[in-house]
Amino acid sequence: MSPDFRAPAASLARARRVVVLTGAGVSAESGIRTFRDTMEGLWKEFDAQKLATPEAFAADPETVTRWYDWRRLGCLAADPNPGHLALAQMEDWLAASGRDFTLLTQNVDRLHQKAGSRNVVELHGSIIEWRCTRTGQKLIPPEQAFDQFPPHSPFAERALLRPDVVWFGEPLPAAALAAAAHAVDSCDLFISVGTSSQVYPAAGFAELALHQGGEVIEVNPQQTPLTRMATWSLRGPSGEVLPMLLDEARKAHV
Ligand code: BV8
Repeated sequence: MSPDFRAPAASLARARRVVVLTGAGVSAESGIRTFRDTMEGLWKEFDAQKLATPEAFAADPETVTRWYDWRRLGCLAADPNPGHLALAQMEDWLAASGRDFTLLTQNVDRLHQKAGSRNVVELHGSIIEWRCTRTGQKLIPPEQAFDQFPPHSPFAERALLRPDVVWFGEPLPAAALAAAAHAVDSCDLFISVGTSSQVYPAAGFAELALHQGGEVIEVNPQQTPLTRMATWSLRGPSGEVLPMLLDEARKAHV
């Protein structure tokens, strides 16, 4: 049974300030495996949550950088799907009537930017950029595999390059956190898309939105810890649900 879009679409039609949070699920229909599903094939004996840590990088920089370079090339080869495109169109549609839109993403694949989204806050960094372990200087590597692992930094002697992502146990970038807090504090609608709502602090934003009086729409084929709190939970893939939600909101917005 397809979800009933009328009430959530009416909320989007009247919202003045919209915040969207995306997780790996929004990129699933672009062929990018979600964080937990990444561990297949040659990576099946590894645990993503253990590899995505500074401790793993310190202990085995070759394995960690091979895993990230393999994922980076997959992200570069991927195209935005209708869910990414609907979010870019939603931003344009809201802007055309003077309304605010902020896209908070936990994803590191830059597919939102490829789809045309402009106000994107990368909460967990980006796999497309890498940085020097000694100076912090960043670069975008060429679109082919590194020729040595771990890759050496061009910015300093005896330094390596690491992906510019936020690992477990690392703080989120201060500017991203501040932008997220500002947007969530004042939003009247928060749309959580394709996230298992288990990784903090991102998983806490929906509840903050509810506490300050905002409404929350969840888009996910599965239930999550957010489902029972959400104002509406639309059970389906984001590539189908988001275009339909936006279409219904356009009809309702007079
Ligand atoms: C922090 C980038 C504090 C890397 C990621 C001990 C020490 C310190 C912190 C902690 C600690 N113990 C716990 C914590 C907090 C920790 C945390 O939350 N842990 C969890 C496991 C409990 N958080 C942190 O460590 C954060 N930092 O707290 O720092 C601090 C402060 C000061 C000083 C020092 C420290 C940092 C967290 C960021 C980690 N990096 N990614 C990389 O990508 O490799 S998180 C990574 O996993 C993803 O970004 C994502 O956010 C998360 C989950 O991944 P997935 O499961 O794949 O994705 P998702 O959750 O989005 O689930 C997929 C969903 O999609 C599912 O619900 C599925 O149903 C749905 N879906 C599937 N198909 C579709 C779909 N939906 C829609 N359409 C579809 N077609």
